[in-house]
Amino acid sequence: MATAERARNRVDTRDFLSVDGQLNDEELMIRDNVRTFVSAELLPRVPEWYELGTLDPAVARELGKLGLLGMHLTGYGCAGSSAVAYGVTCLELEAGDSGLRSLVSVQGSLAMFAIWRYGSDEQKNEWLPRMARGEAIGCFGLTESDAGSDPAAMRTVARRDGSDWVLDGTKMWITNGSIAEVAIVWARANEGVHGFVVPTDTPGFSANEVKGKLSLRASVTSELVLDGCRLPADALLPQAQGLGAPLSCLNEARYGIVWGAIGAARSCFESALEYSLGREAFDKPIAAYQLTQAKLAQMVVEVSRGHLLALQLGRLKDAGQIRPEQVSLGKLANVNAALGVAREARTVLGANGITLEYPVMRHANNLESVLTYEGTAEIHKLVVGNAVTGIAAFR
Ligand code: TGC
Ligand code: FAD
Repeated sequence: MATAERARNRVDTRDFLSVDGQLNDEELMIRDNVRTFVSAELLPRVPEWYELGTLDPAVARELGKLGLLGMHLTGYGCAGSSAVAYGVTCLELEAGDSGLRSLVSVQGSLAMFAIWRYGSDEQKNEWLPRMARGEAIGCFGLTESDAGSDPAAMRTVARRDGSDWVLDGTKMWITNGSIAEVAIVWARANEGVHGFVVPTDTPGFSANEVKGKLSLRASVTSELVLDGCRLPADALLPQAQGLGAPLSCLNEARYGIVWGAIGAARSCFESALEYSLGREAFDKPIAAYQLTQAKLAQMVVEVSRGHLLALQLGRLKDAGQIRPEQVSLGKLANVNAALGVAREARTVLGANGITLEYPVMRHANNLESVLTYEGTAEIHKLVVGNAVTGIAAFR
């Protein structure tokens, strides 16, 4: 065996710090199942979806069969897995594509979590089992075109008419919006923000797909229009009071992104490593040049550090001790790290790096959305800044 090959075999390039040695048997099994499913069933299809700017909604049922939708919730057909198992799942899905992780995040951590945490027994029984199986896709409508980072500025209104509720307004940038059977819609009423469970065949509800995205193309993003959308009294999420309710759902999805971003980064690193070992320039593999090795070494540092950070947050979450500002720190750090890795990896691949034949530019483009949604990097800096200074600088 060549010296270089011997040296390389001493480390696991996929998990340099042996972080997965901290996982229990169930978490390792879930990791392996999701990894195999992504590489065998999804990765062969992702480039085409990306090129077409779509995602086959039937994937939801496949993910449901694997028990990945709402997997960290208990009851109602949900698996009740650990937060770490859910994190590992997000990592492996996003190593495929951020759009896959987005589908699972929005379904399980936003739409299902909102019903599970704030819904009535009837709402839970009606929706959660079907959503867990992927037979009903959910979306989560908080953002509006003029109220993104500041959802308190939302203009969508809910007014009472007899015992009914009537919703009017427009939500924007809503993942899964036009493929959803059910929308969780947040709207302002006289007494504050309420959440509603809106079947998407309700008269007055419509969804229009956003076209022309250059990022997160293997994901459906939509505008939701609520035009005199009349709902029965029991569409209200009874336990959700005020803006804190939707914001608490965001913690769940942001936590998944902490892990997912490292999956995208790992995929970029692996692609750059493999390419650099095979590509020759000036009579040597480009991996043999110090400038390339500096890039690869920094990528390993970022992926390993981010992986450890994710595991620590997972352990805190499983112990019921995680705080929103810790999730913000994780999302901020890991998405920034992943973007850095993706951009650097792209340079290693030269011209090939800009094509769909390799995953790197796709991940780099996706991560621009991931940096923005679920709270922009600036918002998470302000959350961490608030936590350490005690001074809120959002306004
Ligand atoms: P503020 O006055 O600070 O808070 C209002 C109430 O909410 C509580 N709260 C939270 N509760 C739980 N978890 C959190 N992370 C919370 N953050 C705040 C807070 O305690 C308060 O409760 P109470 O009882 O005192 O009323 O609110 P603010 O208006 O000053 O805003 C704070 C800020 C900027 C942090 C918040 O607005 C924010 O997080 N903005 C970012 C919005 C955002 O992330 N939107 C994401 C939309 S969903 C999405 O992007 C899905 S992408 C899906 C995919 O993966 O494809
Ligand atoms: P803005 O809030 O207008 O921000 C623009 C810039 O100003 C950013 O850099 C921001 O950080 C900065 N800024 C804003 N306020 C401050 C401040 N106080 N201090 C300093 N800088 C500030 N939303 C949903 O509700 N559901 C979804 O399913 C969903 N899916 C999405 C999918 C995709 C692909 C994308 C791109 C977005 C999605 N979103 C969704 C919306 C997303 O959450 C918002 O885009 C995000 O919250 C930012 O809002 P904005 O785009 O309006 O930007």
